[in-house]
Amino acid sequence: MDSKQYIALEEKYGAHNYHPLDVVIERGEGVWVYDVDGNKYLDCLSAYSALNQGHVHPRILNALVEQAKKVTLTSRAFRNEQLPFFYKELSELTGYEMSIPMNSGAEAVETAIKLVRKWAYQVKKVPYHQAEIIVAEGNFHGRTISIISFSTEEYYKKEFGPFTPGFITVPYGDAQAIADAITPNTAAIMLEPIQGEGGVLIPPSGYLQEVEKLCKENNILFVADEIQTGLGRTGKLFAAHHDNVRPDIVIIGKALSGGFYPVSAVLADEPIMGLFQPGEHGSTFGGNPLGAAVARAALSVLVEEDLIKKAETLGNYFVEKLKEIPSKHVKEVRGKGLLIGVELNPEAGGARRFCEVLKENGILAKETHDNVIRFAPPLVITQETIDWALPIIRETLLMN
Ligand code: IF1
Repeated sequence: MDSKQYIALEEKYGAHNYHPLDVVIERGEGVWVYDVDGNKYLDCLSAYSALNQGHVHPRILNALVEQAKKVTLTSRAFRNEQLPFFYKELSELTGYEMSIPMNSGAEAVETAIKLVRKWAYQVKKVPYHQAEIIVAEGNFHGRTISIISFSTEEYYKKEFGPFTPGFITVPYGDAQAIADAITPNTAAIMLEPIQGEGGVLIPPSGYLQEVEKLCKENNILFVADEIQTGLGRTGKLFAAHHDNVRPDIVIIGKALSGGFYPVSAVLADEPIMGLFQPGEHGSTFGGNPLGAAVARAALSVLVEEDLIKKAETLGNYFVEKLKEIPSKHVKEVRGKGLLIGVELNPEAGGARRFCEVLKENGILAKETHDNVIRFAPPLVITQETIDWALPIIRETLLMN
């Protein structure tokens, strides 16, 4: 079978909720993927930063296989011998006292929302069912009904109402707008430290610190969605660390499992995380021993291979070299670590056509928001590989 036949099958039997590039991947290793027609590509998307450790990392694979042979799922009706170490190692790495394990990113965001509301009623004494959470325009936190309720992207929500109330939207990067939106019922401010889907938007420097200050002054929780930006992607463990802020609640997912398996978590200290009581929240698969074993290996790879530092140095290098490309199409190159966006001018005809050409030349990248090409390779990439990619990217950006 060639890729055309795979694509035909998929289009016939699968929901059409995506518009993928037509490359049918069969195998991955490190930063490389191979398609069913025998072509090799550099993965510059990393499954939206879920593959920080690279494809099929041998140590994570080994953890998965070995744990799968022992026990995969116990449910939380019983305890398992992996979860305690997952909790402990995650706490030691991140500096948060406690965590709660989930599966998808959206589930962890929902979990954080529940935790924030619980805190509002128990601790801040907001009247029941009046808690407000301030969120940013252009946010992306997932696809559940409650989460799309506060999306500002028409297309994500238009035909999916009615929506969950309790969310107030303010412009991203504007601390004064947050100050103006605060009421006695404000429970939290939830933000991405860099908006990934929004187009790799980096807020003005000082913004996150001002948000933190507003939260402290007004007895409000600061929630950072680090699902995409966290775990080394931007050259720090968390993107919030660039601004020396410590959010009250941090949400992680994606690279927490090195791309093997959905594992997400919400982190907080005991006075907040300790509020959940038995029966108030849970998930059949959340905290299962297979996921816990995989996540433990994924975290140890981040640390032992010094991937956070690599993201910083190679990211700086990559951005500098991209900036040197004299393309009339490029409006701005921006990024932190290996989360890089190349924004094209509106006249460039959209980022998609550039991604199609990159694909033909062995590089997989994805457009976001029509005019931004995102480059976010696995953090295990080397400078030699970046140097291999640069002329191809250069040629592509220099086309008409
Ligand atoms: C898709 C985007 C990226 C996220 C942040 C929560 C979630 C995500 C900051 C939800 C997920 C993904 C989902 C994926 C595409 C992708 C994406 F373009 F849509 F926005 F990365 F930029 N918070 N982002 O980025 O996590 O439930 O998916 O595990 O296909 O929808 P999830």
